[in-house]
Amino acid sequence: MPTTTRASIIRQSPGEYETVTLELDDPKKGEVQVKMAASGLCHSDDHLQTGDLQVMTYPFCGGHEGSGVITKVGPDTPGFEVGDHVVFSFVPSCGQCSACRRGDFNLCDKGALLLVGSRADDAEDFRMKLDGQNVGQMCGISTFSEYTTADVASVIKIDKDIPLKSAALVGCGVPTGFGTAVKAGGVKPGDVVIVMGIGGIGINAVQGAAHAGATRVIAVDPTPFKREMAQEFGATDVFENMEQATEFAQSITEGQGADVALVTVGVLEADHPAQALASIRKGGTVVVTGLGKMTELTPISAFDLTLMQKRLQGAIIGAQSPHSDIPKLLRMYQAGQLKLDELITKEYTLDQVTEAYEDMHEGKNIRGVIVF
Ligand code: CXF
Ligand code: ZN
Repeated sequence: MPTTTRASIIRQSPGEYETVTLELDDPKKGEVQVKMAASGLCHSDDHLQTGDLQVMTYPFCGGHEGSGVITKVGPDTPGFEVGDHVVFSFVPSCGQCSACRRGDFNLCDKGALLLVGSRADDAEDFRMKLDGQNVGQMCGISTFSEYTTADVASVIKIDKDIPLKSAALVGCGVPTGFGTAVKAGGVKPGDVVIVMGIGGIGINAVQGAAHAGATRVIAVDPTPFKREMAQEFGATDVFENMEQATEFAQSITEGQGADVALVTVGVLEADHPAQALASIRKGGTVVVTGLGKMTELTPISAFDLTLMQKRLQGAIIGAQSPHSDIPKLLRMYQAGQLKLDELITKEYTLDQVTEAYEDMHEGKNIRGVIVF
């Protein structure tokens, strides 16, 4: 029996989210249906509104950071039962493809159709319909919907005593930011780290860098509220722009610069990676993790890469392994070592997605969350 579900979709990019009623097919082999409890409002779903991110199927149902309770299980879903509490990882990880077999779980082949929004192995196969027309699912999950159906490669079972609202955030923002610092950026005890852009990703990069033992976590953001939040999450120094942050990093390192710079801005601009490279020392690392218009970047100096041996690294989901690192983040939360509740700055209903993104643009939120 298909389920009908209220969901927030976009009909084109640029465009605006609207709430509609969709038909949701029952889960097939290797899939589960989930009644959503909460969904984070990550900047990437707003990129669909602005047109910075284009997907391959319209209408498209947004949301890729969420938690809920399993309501139906399809065949071949060992380990999953109705009533289980789960979070989604925005990157699936099947454990069997060549990327997973070599240990690059965040680069799983099942991620190839994330922006088609179909089933992971068939670009023509969709579970959501609007008046009979296929609706793409953001990252194959679509958390802006009361109910959704997803491949178990994107689903992680969690302890029932973890609040679902806070757990939702470990589906994108937390592992992306935390992993950008500790895994992709390789922050080490004693390091001087610059975090460029304090939103849902940057704040977790701050938390990750502090956790890894950085002596200085320098947060850069033009919005005073975000600089204050960064200090609550472990930033030791805050600046409005990269020029000031770079000068400061050099002043405390005999002119060398930061060990690591993490580019976590919500809208990546062409010269951000070059600015970050200018802020680090010889042999230092820059990690770029934000999404922008996906245009060409400002040229990088070959001198920086060769003679200065600077490393420019990209990362998806902070180079974390979804099925092992997300449970670890939740264990850290349970042990009081990771802040999740404090990331949520405002709650919204499913009908308020556009309003939520207006608040985000006005710099009012670290993470807005839809509570179902
Ligand atoms: C994005 C990456 C591109 C697809 C949507 C999700 N990452 C995090 O927000
Ligand atoms: Zn995201």
